[in-house]
Amino acid sequence: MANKKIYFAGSIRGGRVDAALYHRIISYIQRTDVVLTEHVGKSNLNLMEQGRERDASIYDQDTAWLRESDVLIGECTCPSLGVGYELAYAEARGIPCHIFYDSTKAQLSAMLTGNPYFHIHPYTTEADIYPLLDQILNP
Ligand code: 6K6
Repeated sequence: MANKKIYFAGSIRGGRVDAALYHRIISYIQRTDVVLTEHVGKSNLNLMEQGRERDASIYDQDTAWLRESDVLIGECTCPSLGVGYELAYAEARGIPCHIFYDSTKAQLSAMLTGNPYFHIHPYTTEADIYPLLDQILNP
């Protein structure tokens, strides 16, 4: 299927140490497909809590994008409560989920590695990610 809608999930308030990596992955996916969550790779995001009302609009928009997505791709090296929530939300709706993490830097939660629903892709160098993305986007 060409032009899949991809929900890219990456840490925001959980920490922005991998923001540049998110940006590169998003740009790669955008060569062939649509990324609904391009903002996750932007620099200079406002990380502060914005109050229940503003955060409710973020939640409403992100869950709507999740429901319309064809695939979730998560970069989970930097732990994030929001990404964990998104993975469970996508699983509950039958959306395929691919989880990437740098196994030289992080140990993934057993709640993810222990769940056979998730496609888990440990990598040791960033270059490993892109051929796997090709397989996911063009099976
Ligand atoms: C505005 C512009 C950029 O960021 C903002 C405000 N915050 C968020 N906007 C959109 N999605 C968000 C925002 N904060 C969290 N998320 C969603 O949760 C993203 O889809 C990420 O995948 C995930 C990150 O969760 P935390 O717990 O690390 O913040």
